[in-house]
Amino acid sequence: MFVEKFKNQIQVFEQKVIASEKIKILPHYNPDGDAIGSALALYILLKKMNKDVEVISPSHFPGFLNFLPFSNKINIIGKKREVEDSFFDGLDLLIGVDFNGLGRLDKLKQSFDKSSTFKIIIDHHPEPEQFADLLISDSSYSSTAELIYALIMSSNFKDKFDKDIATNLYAGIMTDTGSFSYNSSSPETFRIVGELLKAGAEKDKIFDEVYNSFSLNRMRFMGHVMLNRMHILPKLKTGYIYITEKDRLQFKEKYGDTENFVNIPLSIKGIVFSAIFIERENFIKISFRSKGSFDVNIFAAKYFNGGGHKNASGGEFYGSIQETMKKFVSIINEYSDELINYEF
Ligand SMILES: [Mn+2]
Repeated sequence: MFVEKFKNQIQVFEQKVIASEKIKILPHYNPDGDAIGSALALYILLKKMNKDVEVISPSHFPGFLNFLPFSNKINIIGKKREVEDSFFDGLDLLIGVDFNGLGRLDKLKQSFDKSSTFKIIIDHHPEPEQFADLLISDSSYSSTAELIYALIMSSNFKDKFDKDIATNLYAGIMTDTGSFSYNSSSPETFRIVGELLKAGAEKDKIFDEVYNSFSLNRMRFMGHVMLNRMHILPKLKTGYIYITEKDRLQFKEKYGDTENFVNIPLSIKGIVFSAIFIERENFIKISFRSKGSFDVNIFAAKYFNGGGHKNASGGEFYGSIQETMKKFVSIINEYSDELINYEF
C-alpha cells in the first residue's frame, strides 16, 4: 500500500508544500501525456492552496494535450532560450515529475542541479538516479499520474482534489498505458481510474482529444511509413521502421506526429520487439517497444545510450540511418535464440 510504503515521504511532502511559497514543477524534456498531466495536476492542487506555482517544461508538448485544464499556463523553455545557472534561484520548492535522471531535463539540467532549492521527484521509472532531496518513486505504478493520485489522496490535501485534477491524471494514466493496453494489469490502477471518473473525468472526450486528433498529413505519413518504411523479420519476431529527414519534410511533420509509429509493428501477429529510427537534425532518434519479458530498457542502455521501461524505451545513435539499422540488425541477430524461442 502506498500509505505504508511512503509514510515518511508523504509527511515530508506535506511539510515542504505547506512551508513553501514559490514552487516550480518540471516535467521531462519532450514531455508526454503522463509528464504533462502529472505536472498540471500538481499545479492545480498547489494553485488551490494559493501557492505561487509555475510549470516549466524543458521543451514543447504534443498539441493533442492542449485540451488539458491549465495547459495554457505551462511555460515552455524551447530551443532558443538561454537558461542561466541561477534560473531556479529564489524558490522554496522544486518538484520534478516522470523522470529518473537529470539528463531528462535537457537545457534545465545544469540550473536544476546547481539549485540549492529543496527538490522532490515523483516518478515511476526504474532505477532512479539520486539527485533529489525527496524521492517518491515506484516502478510498479502504471504512470506518474497514478502515483500522484495516491500521493494526493494520502495527504492532508485530498479535499483539494477536483475534476480538473482528475482529468489531467486520467490523461496521464491513459497515455502511459496505451489506453489500458499495457502496464495496467493491476486492479489498483482500475480502482483509481474509477475514482477519477467519479470525480468527473470525461473518459470518452479525453480519448477522443488524444487519439482522434490527427491531421490528414499525419495519417498519410503513417500510410507511407507502413507501406514503404517498415521491415519485418518474422523469424526474429522483430519489426522496425525508419524515417528519413526527407520523409518528415514531405509529410510536413509536426511535433508529435511520429509518436506511436513505433507501436505499429507490434500490431502484427507474432511480433514481440519493435524499433523506430528517425533521422533528426544531427542524430538518429530511436524508440523501442516490446511485449512481455523482452527487456528493451536494458537493450537501449547497452547499445543505444538510452533507457526507459522494460517494454518501452528510447535511445540515440550518431551516424547515418543506414548505419543505425545495420548496427541494430547485427545486434538482434545475437539475440536470435531468445527471440526465436520467445513465447508471448
Ligand atoms: Mn510516465
